[in-house]
Amino acid sequence: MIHQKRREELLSMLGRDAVVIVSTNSEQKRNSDVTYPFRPDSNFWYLTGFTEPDAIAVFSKESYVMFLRPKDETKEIWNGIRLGVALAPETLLVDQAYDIDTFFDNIDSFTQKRSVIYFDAPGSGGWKDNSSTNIHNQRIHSLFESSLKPLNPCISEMRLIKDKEEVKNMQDAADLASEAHMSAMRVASPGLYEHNVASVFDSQFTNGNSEHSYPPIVASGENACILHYNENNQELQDGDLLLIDAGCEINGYASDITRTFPINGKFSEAQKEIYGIVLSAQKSAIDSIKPGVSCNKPHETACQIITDGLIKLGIMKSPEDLTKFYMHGTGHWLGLDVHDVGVKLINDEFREFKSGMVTTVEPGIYIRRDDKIESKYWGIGVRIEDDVLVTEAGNHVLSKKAVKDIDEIEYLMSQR
Ligand SMILES: [Mn+2]
Repeated sequence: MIHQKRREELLSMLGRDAVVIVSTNSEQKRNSDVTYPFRPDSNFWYLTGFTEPDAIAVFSKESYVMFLRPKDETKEIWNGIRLGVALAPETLLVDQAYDIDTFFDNIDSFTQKRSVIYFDAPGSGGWKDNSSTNIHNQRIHSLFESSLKPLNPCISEMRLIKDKEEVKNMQDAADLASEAHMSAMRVASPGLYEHNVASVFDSQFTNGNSEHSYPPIVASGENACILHYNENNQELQDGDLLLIDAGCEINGYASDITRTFPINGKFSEAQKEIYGIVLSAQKSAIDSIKPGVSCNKPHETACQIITDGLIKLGIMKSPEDLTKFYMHGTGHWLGLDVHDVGVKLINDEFREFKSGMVTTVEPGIYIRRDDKIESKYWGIGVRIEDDVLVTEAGNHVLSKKAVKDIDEIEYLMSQR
């Protein structure tokens, strides 16, 4: 029913003559006859709730039809049950269902001449992707080229505001990942490898009927200064920090959490100094979030605190040096996609937070070897990331179960 409500809401924004065509993706080949685990297209999932590959939904004020894979006894024995054409109407609440291979024989009856067709192509694979869905997408694109309008701007605005059901999924995803981060703190110790700690997340996510929402970053020592490090194969050294950026997905909704902690359970004085600045920047950035405030406020707040802190320690001489140590944004929208849809700028101005938006807050400091900096700071990379829901009253930190204060982390690690 929730998907029906979303389709109706979308159509009410698009006008009376609108027809929406939205397709999901095909399975992607990994090697030989092995495919990657399938994950549906986010827009398609949001509007239909249908999670099989190779399907196209077409809907307007008059009708809702689904083109999908037909039943196939042999393929179902090998690869799993398909919903099929006959059961689709009662399961998906469509008026009619058709074999995906008949799409171009039937589509004309749903796209009258006066219609404006809302459709986005190509998918994530780009034009070079030769999957069957993408070949359909390319044909749809050339067939209707003159009457096509992009669907993404409207649906992105809808997806930006999360409803109760979506918030529940995101809370569950944040809870599961928070637990896993704390398990990692209990497990990590000198002599283990980064992948040993990564396996904690694999195990707990799988156990929770979930999966990673992105490849996890388990970065010890100066590996933490490589922002998208994910080799995860180095030995954990006594005296180093471990930065872990890992999140999971529940019913399609992502969590995205980063914690940084000392491998031996005790922060050094230099690590405490840097960690303290990031933590204070992160807490103040979170506190700035409430409806009506610019969505750039957390970044401004974090940059100010990190600048002041690094100048005070003598690591930075002037505010212009900030991007040497803090070179990424302070947050991004979070939802069905880990870097979720929704623009931040409207007419060149940062938009305001609204109740129901979910953003990450993830300041960091990364100090590479540099003769101009005291060597006790070399190789320290710290990021702290939480998932924050904007509420009427201000905000709610979905990932607050994962401890982040220095004494909380040291206490938890002392219990190993
Ligand atoms: Mn993030």
